[in-house]
Amino acid sequence: MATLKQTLTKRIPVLRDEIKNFVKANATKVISEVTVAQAYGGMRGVKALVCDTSVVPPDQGLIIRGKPIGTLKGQLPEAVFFLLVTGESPDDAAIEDLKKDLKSRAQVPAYVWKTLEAMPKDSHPMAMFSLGILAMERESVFRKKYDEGMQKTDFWDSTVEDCLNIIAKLPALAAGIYRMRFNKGVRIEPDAKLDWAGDYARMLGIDDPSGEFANLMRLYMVLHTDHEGGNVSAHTCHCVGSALSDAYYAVSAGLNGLAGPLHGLANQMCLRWVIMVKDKFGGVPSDEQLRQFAWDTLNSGQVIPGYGHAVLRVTDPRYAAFHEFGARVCADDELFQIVDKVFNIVPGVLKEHGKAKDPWPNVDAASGCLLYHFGLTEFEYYTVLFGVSRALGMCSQLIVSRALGEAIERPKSVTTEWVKQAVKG
Ligand code: NMX
Ligand code: MLT
Repeated sequence: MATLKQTLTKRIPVLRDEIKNFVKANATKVISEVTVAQAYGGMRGVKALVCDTSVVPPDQGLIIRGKPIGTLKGQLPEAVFFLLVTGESPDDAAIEDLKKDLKSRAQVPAYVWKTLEAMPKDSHPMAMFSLGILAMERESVFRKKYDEGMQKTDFWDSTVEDCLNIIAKLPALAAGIYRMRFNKGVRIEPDAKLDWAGDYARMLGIDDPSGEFANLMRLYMVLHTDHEGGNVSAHTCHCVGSALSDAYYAVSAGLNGLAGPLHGLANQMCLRWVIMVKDKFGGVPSDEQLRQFAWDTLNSGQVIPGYGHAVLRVTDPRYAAFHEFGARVCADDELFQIVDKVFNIVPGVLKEHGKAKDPWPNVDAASGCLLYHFGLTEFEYYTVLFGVSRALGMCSQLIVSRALGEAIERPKSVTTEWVKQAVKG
């Protein structure tokens, strides 16, 4: 067995040398160009970031360290985190070691609860979650060691410490926020015997006699971990981290980006849309009713949440994994049936509408109806679940970035006047 840190200790010097030499040998080679449309259009497709944890080919979807996400869906999030950070699949002993390590760090400091309790009762759970992590910044090992004069080559080690401390606390923090925000009673303490996601499911306090809710949480926590480096949450975390702000600052910042309706909040918006359909038609609508409802949404200037993607051009394999889970555990649930029907109708509507480059469902289109099925009905909370999982990816990217000693991000911005002149020239 090699533990997470032992694996990194071996790999990092090799990786550092490899990248250093590669960049030196190829420094002036061009890998991307920028058009005017891209400069004004969210830099879509500009290849100016490097991220080795995962990649999203438009015609395949998420691949983590060479493994398509569909092949990882039976794994524990702890194992996927190990894979993301190191590029190696852990053996059983290494997973057990990581699970034990995370458990030893799982207690959320009391001052965090006091901070969250001081927030207005109607605060969004994402604001509470992000603030909860930020409040713990005083615990940062990286910042302490940096202040003491740590060497650049040692940055990764204290970043691993910070990331493990954050990740370990997320289930208790996020579950505590759920119970506090939605008046579910006292907090449920972590159980050292359970796996990370299974314990999160238990601490939420959802009744789970079949154990399928815990299975859903394990799947949920695997599917949302990472989606290469350019999505808003990962890129924000990377950008903030590149200033050597510690992981508490960087992960909290990334989550603030995830809280936007075009990004992670779409899972909340999506279930709201599906419930609107159910309420309006008193159950599963006919194809024609649903088609009209989709058109009404588009004609009122809104997007259809859960559909479209900046990179993907096929059905998101993460959607497919959720759909497969739903077909197994709740095929007769009306909300699942509506989600299923939306998949049959909406891509055609979006194609006819002619704007969205990708008319297919993304990860957010099916997750909500499964959570709802198990009684997690407060959909304002759904993005927190996404965030707990995405923290694994953000932390992995941050550790790799520190290991490689990456530079502070500072792309050049130009004025519209400059662009006009450049186009003329
Ligand atoms: N419904 C209606 N219009 C859409 C949709 C949609 N689902 N998707 C894209 N469009 C529009 C988009 O608003 C844009 O319109 P305009 O030219 O008027 O600005 C046009 O189609 C071209 O957009 P694209 O280039 O296809 O998409 P872009 O890369 O800009 O944005 C999303 C990607 C994901 C932000 C966009 O597809 C969207 O808003 N989807 C709905 C929200 C959603 O599901 N977000 C979750 C993404 C996944 N995640 O978890 O983060
Ligand atoms: C994600 O998982 O981050 C989303 O699918 C958005 C993206 O990749 O741009």
